[in-house]
Amino acid sequence: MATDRSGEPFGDVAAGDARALARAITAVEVGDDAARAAALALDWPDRARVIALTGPPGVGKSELANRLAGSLAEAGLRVAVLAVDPSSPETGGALLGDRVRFTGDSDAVFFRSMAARDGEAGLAPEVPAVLRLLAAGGAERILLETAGVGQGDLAVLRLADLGIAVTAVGLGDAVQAAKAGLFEVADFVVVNQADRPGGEAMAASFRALRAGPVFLTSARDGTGVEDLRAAAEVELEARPPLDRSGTPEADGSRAGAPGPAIRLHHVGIAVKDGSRAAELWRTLLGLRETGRYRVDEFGVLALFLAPEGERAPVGGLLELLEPTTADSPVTRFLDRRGEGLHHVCFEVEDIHETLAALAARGVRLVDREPRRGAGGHLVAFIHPASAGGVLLELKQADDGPPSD
Ligand SMILES: Nc1nc2c(ncn2[C@@H]2O[C@H](COP(=O)(O)OP(=O)(O)OP(=O)(O)O)[C@@H](O)[C@H]2O)c(=O)[nH]1
Ligand SMILES: [Mg+2]
Repeated sequence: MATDRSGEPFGDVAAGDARALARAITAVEVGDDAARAAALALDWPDRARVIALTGPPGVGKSELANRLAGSLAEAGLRVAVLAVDPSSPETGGALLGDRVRFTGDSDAVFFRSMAARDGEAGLAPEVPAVLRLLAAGGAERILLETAGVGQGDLAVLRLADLGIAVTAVGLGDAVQAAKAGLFEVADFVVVNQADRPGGEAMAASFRALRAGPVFLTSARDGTGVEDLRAAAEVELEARPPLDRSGTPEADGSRAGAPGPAIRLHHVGIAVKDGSRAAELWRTLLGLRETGRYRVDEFGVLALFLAPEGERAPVGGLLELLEPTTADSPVTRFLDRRGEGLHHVCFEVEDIHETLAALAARGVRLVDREPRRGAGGHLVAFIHPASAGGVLLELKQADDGPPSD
């Protein structure tokens, strides 16, 4: 591994030398294990905050990152942009492209693009180490752009102080987009390309879908970018910096490693009036609504609740189920048993595989094939007769392989 003039690994990086920073990133990127370890051992200064911009390909994440970087730099902050590009031949020239497109004061902003390795679903394992280099190098705001589909999206949010899901006007309706799970858990949703018709309607449909803020921007003409920057700064100011004090190696593995094979996702409660029940849980435990979905497949309105400030609590969500039709299974449940505990849902890595394995063991399934539940996720129910008297729901993990 290259050491610099000070003899310390990356001493020049900490001294703010941009060329040393670029070299150090390259060392990490080419897979120099010693360089990666040295980068991960760097202290993370509290002033450095990561803003992730993720979302479907081509929605304008790069252009928006450029605008946002310019705006942050103008506000006097030292800014770095790290674009993680899918390593397809078509996007091979992304670094040059990003530089050419940037129109702000390029000295104030450090740009870097990295290839996303195959198999990492959007997030290279080197990303945490590179973030640490950028932070040590003096960046106060690091904009991390990932072209996300699936696992990378959610992994990247775990590395960020603020997670922004970007979509674009005309890109299907909000419910379609929400299928990725990303738009539920991001702190902000940005509907970009507001210079095209239909932006207001699309933003409105996202606002109906989620509790968090939704912004309408045009990276092309700059509309809404100042508002977005200001809101991001308010939000960053309000929340404590992400705890990055754990073993840095763990920081790295958190990004790349898949989640547990199975985990509690939510507990479902049948209710007559979702909004009233949500108010009850708010006053009882301070739980907040994180998303609300009309699921016609099951004839229910589903409201998800989590502790304040949590995006996807490890301990699981609460789901309130209000029937929307007379023949909804929840209507029948309420008629027979009244309000109360309805089901328990576990998230599994591969729902098709799990169902097949359960069927092979003679477990009584309500659904032999997964159906589309809240947010468009694949779900299937297991009969209480085979699950100790509990109606058991299985849900395809958000960051699992995209199904059909
Ligand atoms: N009309 C319009 N076009 C935009 C806007 N923002 C970006 N674009 C265009 O959309 C295309 C994609 O923009 P990028 O910024 O490269 O999108 P991206 O999301 O970074 O794309 P990937 O990195 O490939 O996933 C480019 O042709 C941009 O010029 C916008 O606000 N309005
Ligand atoms: Mg891009």
